[in-house]
Amino acid sequence: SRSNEILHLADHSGFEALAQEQQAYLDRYWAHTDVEIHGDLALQQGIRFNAFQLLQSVGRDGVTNIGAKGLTGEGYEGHYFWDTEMYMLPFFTFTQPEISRKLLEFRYATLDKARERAAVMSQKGALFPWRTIDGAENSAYFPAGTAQMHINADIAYAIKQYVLATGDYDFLVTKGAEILFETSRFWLDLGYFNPARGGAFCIDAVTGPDEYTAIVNNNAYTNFMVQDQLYYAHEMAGILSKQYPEHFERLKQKISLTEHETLVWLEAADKMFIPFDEGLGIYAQDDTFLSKKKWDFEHTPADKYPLLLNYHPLVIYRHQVLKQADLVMAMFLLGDQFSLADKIRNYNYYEPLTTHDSSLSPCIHSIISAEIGDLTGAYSYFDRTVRMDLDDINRNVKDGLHTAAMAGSWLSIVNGFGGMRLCGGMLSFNPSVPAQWESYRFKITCAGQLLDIFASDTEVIYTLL
Ligand code: IFM
Repeated sequence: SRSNEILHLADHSGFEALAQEQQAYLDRYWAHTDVEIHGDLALQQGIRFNAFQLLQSVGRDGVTNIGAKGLTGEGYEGHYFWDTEMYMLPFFTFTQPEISRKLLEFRYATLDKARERAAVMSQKGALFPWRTIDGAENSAYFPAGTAQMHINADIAYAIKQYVLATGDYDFLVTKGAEILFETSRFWLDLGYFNPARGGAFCIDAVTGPDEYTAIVNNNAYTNFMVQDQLYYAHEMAGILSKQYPEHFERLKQKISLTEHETLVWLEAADKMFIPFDEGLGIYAQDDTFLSKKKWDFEHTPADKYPLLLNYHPLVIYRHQVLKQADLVMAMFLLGDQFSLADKIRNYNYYEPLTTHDSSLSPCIHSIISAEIGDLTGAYSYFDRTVRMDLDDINRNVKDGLHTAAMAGSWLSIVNGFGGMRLCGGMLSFNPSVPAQWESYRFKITCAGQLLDIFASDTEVIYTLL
């Protein structure tokens, strides 16, 4: 019947009117989204192609989401992953915030299934599926699937960023808080105050973003992100109780939330265990990563990549080798918790061990390279991401587009070269221009204000549109 309605509408409006409507929609889209790269036509084409494909791919009704391959191929069977919250959602939050709200509403629409999933895993609260299309867990290989429980904290992080960028407390109060509280409840049940670590809060048997290391204790990325989530959940419980007391009371009743629980969130965040190696002066990716043998890159021929297609996972898991950014990703997302010296030391350790066999990885390395002042590295990682599908760089575009990498190329410009961060509610920029470009320009929507940012070698211009 929906098809009939649409046919009727098309018949009634006629081609001209529909074409105009479409034009107006896209004009508005580009007015909020366009990125200009002056001095490199191929990269300019790449970033515009990516922004267009992201719009083509994204669900906008609160019950559909955005697939790892968009709607363009059968790779990953149309499934949604953390790719949405960590890659696509920031692109939409800062360009088309109403689409971000719909993506987050999808998680709310599937919260009951996440509650069921936590119960299947013998835990309290809610655990969102690693890969899904309707809210049920569809992972086949649990070490690199269900074990990636960081997805709960990724969703919490996305809610926090969305609310900071938009001030949309209506979403937080009516939907976001319930997700936040139920997933925080999950963490408290999964982790524990470990006497063997002086009572620090530990999270065992999980997999971090790096899928070449599986089922470990205290993955640093996960613990950092959970810590951030628990502080936020505790803070939001306080804000809701003061500013939205009726909603808060209703929610407390609905999910049987006690004040004691919210206090334990704070205690767990304060006592979160983060593995650190004093000798190397770096964060350990997890409890055992640094004691493993390093992968022999020198004797690994180019045709053996991606490693996962050429070696048994157990061989890979025994080595210090990364598929994709892990601790480096945390240094981007929670940048204000790391000094510049920390970032340089950690990046220098993990970068040579990273294969980038996942298309989600180079853009994050591009961002951190730009931040630590390595513009050559930042440019080369960006170059590898922005035309990934146009040039079929990973030789698998027949399976569909790489939508996370597409959004990642936008992140590389805005958060990387543009240096944009939104920490503690404060929007900041730190632009730099790679030697290959004359200048660049991008648009950001924050707190309902449209900003235009232009950067060249000699000037940076911020315009409030
Ligand atoms: O979610 C990603 C994961 O991080 C790496 N493998 C592919 C997945 C889907 O894009």
